[in-house]
Order: sequence, then structure tokens, then C-alpha cells
Amino acid sequence: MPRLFHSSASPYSAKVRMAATYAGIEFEAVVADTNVDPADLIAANPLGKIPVWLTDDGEAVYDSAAITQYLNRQTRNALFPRNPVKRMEAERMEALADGLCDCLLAHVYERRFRPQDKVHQPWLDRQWSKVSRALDELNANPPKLPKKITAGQIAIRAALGYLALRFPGEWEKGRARLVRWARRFDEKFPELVSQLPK
Ligand SMILES: N[C@@H](CCC(=O)N[C@@H](CS)C(=O)NCC(=O)O)C(=O)O
Repeated sequence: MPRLFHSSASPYSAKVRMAATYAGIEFEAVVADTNVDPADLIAANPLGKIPVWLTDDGEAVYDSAAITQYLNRQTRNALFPRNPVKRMEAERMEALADGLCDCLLAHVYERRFRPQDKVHQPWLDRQWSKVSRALDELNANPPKLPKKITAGQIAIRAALGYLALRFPGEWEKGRARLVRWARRFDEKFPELVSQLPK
């Protein structure tokens, strides 16, 4: 069975867990603590980052966007549409969600890994302004939620799950449509809820 190096809180890991579940691919989830650079994680990915998908052939697939493309090929397009325009939209949605998570992670890591007197507020503000713009765009144009969704909607839901976990009360104001969108996603795809960041 394929294995997934992941952590429960990681938004990119959540995206992959949700995408694999949605696509009906079974996997063994293996928790990796990136803080201690575990040897098996480093052997799979010299960057020491999660998620990493390990195929039955022992191949390591990373990063998370490469994994969703890989899972899509394994399932004959369960995660991305064939239509080129629709596919580009789905890939852009995933890129927006991943980029949003990059900013959130930069924010979290700045505060987690630097001594308090070295935390650079303008850097935090710059990251947060990107987060705000991305969330405003999503609130103004929430992605459609048809029966068949793509890795794009899944990535957005995972990113909102990370916001709910690490930034509760800091992003929802003025974005009621987006908050409702997340609730609707969970109602429509209850099987994915347990895979959200926690
Ligand atoms: N672009 C990567 C980002 C992966 C990433 O930054 N993962 C975080 C956890 S959420 C990580 O492994 N951090 C540990 C580190 O940077 O050392 C992806 O999409 O998979």
C-alpha cells in the first residue's frame, strides 16, 4: 500500500489526504516530525518537507502539487478535468490555496523559530497582506461546489482548515461567504472532514 509522510496539522498534507480519499486511493499515513529531520523522511525528500507520497515501487513523490497530479494520473482524472480550460482553472485554484498556505506558514515559522526580539513585524505584515488579498478574492468569488469537485476546491478547503486551526478569529470578519462555503463543502463531502488540519 502507498504510504504518506504527513502531519495532522500540515495544510499541504491535509490536501493530499483529502484528495486521495476523494479519489478512492487507500494509503498508510505515517506521521513525520519535520523538526527532527527523520532519516526516512530525508532519504525520501532531501528538503525534509512533508507531504511525501511513497509509491508501492518505492518512488517518492513530492511536493503536494506533484502528488495531486500523480494521484490524478493513477485514477484517470479523478482530481483534474480533462478540458484544458477547466483544468487550468483547477490548477490555478490549487496554486492559490498552496500560495496562501506558503504565506501562513511563513507567518507561523517567523514566530515559531525566531527569538521574540528578532521577529520582524513588517515581514509578518507583508505575508498577511497576501493572505488578505487571497481570502478577499475567494470571498468575492467562492469556487463552485458541484458534485464532482477538483483538487482545486479540495486545496482551498484544506487551506481554510489551516486558518481555522492556527488563526481562529483573525480571518473570518467580512468574509461570511467564504465561511459559509467551507460549511457547505463539509456538508457535501462529509467523508473528507476527518482529514482536515487538526
Ligand atoms: N510546497 C510544498 C510545501 C511543503 C511544506 O512547506 N511543508 C511544511 C509542513 S506544512 C514542512 O514540511 N515544513 C518543514 C520545513 O520546512 O522544514 C508542498 O506543497 O508540499
